[in-house]
Amino acid sequence: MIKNKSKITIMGLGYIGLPTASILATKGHQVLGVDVNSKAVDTINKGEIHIVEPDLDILVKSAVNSGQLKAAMKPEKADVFFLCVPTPFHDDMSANLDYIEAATKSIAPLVEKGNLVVLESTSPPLTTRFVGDIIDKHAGLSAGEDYYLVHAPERVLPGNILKEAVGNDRVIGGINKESAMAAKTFYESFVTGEIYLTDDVTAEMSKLVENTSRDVQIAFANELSIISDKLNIDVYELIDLANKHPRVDILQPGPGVGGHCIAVDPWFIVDKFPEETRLIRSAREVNLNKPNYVVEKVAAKANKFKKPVIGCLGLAYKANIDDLRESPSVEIYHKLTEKNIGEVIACEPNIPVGLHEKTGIKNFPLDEVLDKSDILVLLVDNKEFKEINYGAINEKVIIDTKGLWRK
Ligand code: SAJ
Repeated sequence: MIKNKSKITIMGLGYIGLPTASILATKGHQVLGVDVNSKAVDTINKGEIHIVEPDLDILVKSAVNSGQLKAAMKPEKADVFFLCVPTPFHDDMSANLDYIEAATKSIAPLVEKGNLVVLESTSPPLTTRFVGDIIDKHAGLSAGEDYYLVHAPERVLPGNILKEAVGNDRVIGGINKESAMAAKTFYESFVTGEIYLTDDVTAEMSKLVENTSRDVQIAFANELSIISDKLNIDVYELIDLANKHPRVDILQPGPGVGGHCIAVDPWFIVDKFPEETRLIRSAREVNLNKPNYVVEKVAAKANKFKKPVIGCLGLAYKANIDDLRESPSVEIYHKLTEKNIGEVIACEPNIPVGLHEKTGIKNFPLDEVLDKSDILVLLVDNKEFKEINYGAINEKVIIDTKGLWRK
């Protein structure tokens, strides 16, 4: 039986694995976090962090200092194994399970009777069974009978991970009922939200459906924003008014949908059911096309100028974070630059001023962008942009994709 103070091995020390490892360590479990990135391992063993997430540095420091959390490049025997590795997608939009497969293979020889194995990574349907098949083959065990195996999809919101990792309700899908029950007992040692038990495939789909539902709803808002432009009405006012209806709750339009979750997960369903996913695919396409629409809108305004300076405000995939992955704002910046319709400059207050290595974009101070630009394109509703004195910029052409500066 899994004890309150267990030995835990966590595969993957990214946005999910590291917070989970440090929360469990501070609850008295003995945690070994494993990552293929030696720099990340060294950083964590010094009590420091390699990702940006509020308050995570304090938690990791205390977990490492107490001796309850250690990082390494190789897993060890444990009572509970967590798989918290990324699930990116291939060029054909199918899920890339290479990280899950490699992590599973490396724990497989260590799994023993009575252990609990938890797949937290977002995964297409039947991945939990794929994990079980690998372990069974390498360990000579039978998932569900000899050891417990579950999918417990993470649901945390970047920027609010520590709170949500503990407080969110959780769905746990077991390969059988005994597995689900064993995992529930274990999760109760650190989760305060409700825990709902189901089978592995329903749990896999529930996670994909949560993010897909949001993608579909944002696509609706994005489509409304294009229609509103044609009608010359304010889409934000339109949505506000429609949302006064007691059973209507439309989300907000923007420059597109970014991040490594909502822009990715719907493809896992589309890939498995290409014939049945017309709505999900269309929504994805609407959201994927929104950056192009923004670029064309800017180009139309730029026509009025000889060689305008175009200032992009915001580069991250959403407000008040430094995460630029799958960011529609980065795409818009590059497409505007390629169009050669003017000088394109940008300011993202959440990353350092200067050249950003991964995107090749030069990040300018806010004042400089506000001062130099003829056209301001607001792409992210960062708090710094909310505080801009509108009087100082109202001479400029403004394209506000987030409705932040509505009068
Ligand atoms: N966005 C809009 N309009 C909206 C809301 C969001 O355009 O009304 C855009 C954002 O600007 C951003 C993208 O959508 O580009 C996604 O942002 P988000 O804050 O909605 O979600 P993520 O990707 O940061 O985190 C999501 C969360 N899922 C849900 O809310 C259903 C989180 O709970 C998941 O744990 C996470 O995905 C994940 O890891 O899967």
